[in-house]
Amino acid sequence: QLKAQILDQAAIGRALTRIAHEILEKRKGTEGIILVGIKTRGVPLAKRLAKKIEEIEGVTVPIGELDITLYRDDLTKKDNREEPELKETNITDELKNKTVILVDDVLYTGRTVRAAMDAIMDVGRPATIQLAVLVDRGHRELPIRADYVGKNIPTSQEEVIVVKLEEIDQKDDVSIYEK
Ligand code: 3GP
Ligand code: 5GP
Ligand code: MG
Repeated sequence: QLKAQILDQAAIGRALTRIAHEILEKRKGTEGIILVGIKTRGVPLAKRLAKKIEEIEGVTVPIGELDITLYRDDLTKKDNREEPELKETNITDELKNKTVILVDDVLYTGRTVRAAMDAIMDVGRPATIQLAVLVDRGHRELPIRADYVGKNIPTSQEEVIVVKLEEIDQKDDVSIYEK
């Protein structure tokens, strides 16, 4: 059941533009940056950030993809708290001494990001790992935080954030629903 729209298309665009600027400011440019999208919706978000960074700096930033399957996942099996499984990865770039910026749609318990960091560490040894998310909905179960946040949305456990992106869902929208 829909409670409220949080971000429309324009707001998502503005948030990503701001994050692109924040990344460039914090990293002092694009040197060594690789954006790694966490499937599914982290991937188009990473691509959009890369596009914006390219528009601002005129530099193409490499992109990777990580597939983390959440066992504990979802709305039907709420008490299944197993770890996310790393599936196929497609990170071709050399990670050594790079700045890996993980990109995801929603940050919740932090378990997905922990698994993603594990996966990255297995592939190589980046100098830095950072995290960019479109939405931080709170309820962390691990000491993990995002470096770049589109919007903080305090939620209850009974609520769910539905993220729709044009590349996948044919529209851009972030809304909050009651389960
Ligand atoms: P994503 O793969 O694009 O990130 O986790 C599978 C999908 O279910 C995710 O899409 C996510 O957007 C959506 N989803 C909605 N609510 C939840 C939730 O509470 N937990 C998880 N793990 N996924 C959710
Ligand atoms: P975490 O591992 O931090 O608990 O959850 C993060 C992952 O689960 C993200 O990839 C995200 O897609 C998904 N997720 C968790 N909660 C939500 C939510 O409320 N809405 C959406 N869209 N995804 C969620
Ligand atoms: Mg996700």
